[in-house]
Amino acid sequence: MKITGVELRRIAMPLVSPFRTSFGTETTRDVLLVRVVTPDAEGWAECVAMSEPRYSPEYVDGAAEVIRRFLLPALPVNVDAYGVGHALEPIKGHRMAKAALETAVLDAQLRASGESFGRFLGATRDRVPCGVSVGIMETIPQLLSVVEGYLDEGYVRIKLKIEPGHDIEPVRAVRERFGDDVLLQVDANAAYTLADVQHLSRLDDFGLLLIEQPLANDDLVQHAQLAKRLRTPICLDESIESAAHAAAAISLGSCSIVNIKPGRVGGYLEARRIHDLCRAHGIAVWCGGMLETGLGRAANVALAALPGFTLPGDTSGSRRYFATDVTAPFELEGGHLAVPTGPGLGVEPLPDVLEEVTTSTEWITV
Ligand code: NPG
Repeated sequence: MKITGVELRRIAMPLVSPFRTSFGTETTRDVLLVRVVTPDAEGWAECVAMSEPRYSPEYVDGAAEVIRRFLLPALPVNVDAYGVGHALEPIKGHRMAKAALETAVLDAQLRASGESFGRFLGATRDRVPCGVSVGIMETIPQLLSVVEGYLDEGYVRIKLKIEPGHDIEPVRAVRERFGDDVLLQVDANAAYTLADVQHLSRLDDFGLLLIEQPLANDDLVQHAQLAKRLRTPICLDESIESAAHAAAAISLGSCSIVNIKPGRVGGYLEARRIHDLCRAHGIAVWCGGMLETGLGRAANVALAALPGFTLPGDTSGSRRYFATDVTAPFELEGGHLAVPTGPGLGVEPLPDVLEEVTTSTEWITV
C-alpha cells in the first residue's frame, strides 16, 4: 500500500466520572487519533498514551512528536502492517506510538481487502464476555453502589483498583455484599514492593481471580518470588511490553496470567504473538483497556475473540466511560459485546461527534 498522507488529530473526551488509579486521576481522555490515507482506503487508529507519563513513559505529545519526526519518515513508500513493525524496529521503545501507526495501516489494508480485524487476527467467537474496571472511590458505600450498578448492567467480572491503604477493606466489602460467586480481581498498577508480601497475602482469603501488576514494571524476578508466597494468581500488565518479555516472565514464573493491551506491546500483531506464546504455555490471557474510544475498542473486542482469551477483559461498553462515543456506541448485551464484522475495524468515526471533540488536527503529506 502506498501511504499518501497521515492526519494526526487530537480529541478531548470527557469521562462520565473521574477514574482514579494508584497512578493518578483522569477526568478527560486526551486521545491522539491517527488516520492513514492510501489511494484505496483510509485507516484509523487511536494511540493509547495518556497525557502524562504516569502509567508508562509514553505520553500523548511525545507520541505525536515521535510519529511525525521519526516513525513516518522511517516507513518505506509501499508498506503493509507487517512491514510497519519491521521498518520501525531501529527506533527504540515508543510502542504506543508505533502501535497507533501500525494499526491505522492495518485498518486501511483490511478495509481495502474487505476483511475484518476479527477474521484477520483469528477470532473464533462472535461476541466476548465483558468485565469492568472500577476506580478507587472515596468511600466504601460509594464503591458498593457503583459495583451494584455494573452488576445490574450485566458485567460478568469486576476489577477493583487498589493501592496501599485501599486494598483489603474494599475487597472484603464487595465480597460480603455481593457474595463469593462474583468474578472478582484487583489491579495495583505497580503500587507495592516485595516488602508488602505479608499484607498482600491477606487477599488470598477472598478467592480472587488474580492480582494484577502488584510490583514495579521491571520487577520480573520479584514477581516470581511473590508468586511463590501468594495463592492468588499473579497477572502482569505493565511488565509485559513484548512477546520477549512474556517469554521471560513465563520462564521465570513471574505470572500465570497476562493482560494483553495491544497499545502497550506495540500493536495487534505483537499482541497476537503474545497470545500464541501464552496459549502454547498454558498461560491465560485477557484483553486490557486504556479508556479507548469506539475505534480502539473495536479492535480490542476483535482481539479478545481469539481462543486463548479465556478470561473476561476490560472490554466495557462505551457508556462506562463516555456519554457520547466517536463511533456508534458499543453496548453490552447479556454481559457481552459483539465482535464487529465489517471491513477493518468495522466501525466509523461519526463526523459530527468527531468535529465537536477535536482540539487540533495536523496533516502530514508522506
Ligand atoms: O476499561 O478501558 C478500560 C480501562 C481499564 O483499568 C483499566 N485500565 O491499569 O489497566 C489499567 C487501566 C489504565 C487506564 C491504564 C488508562 C492506563 C491508562
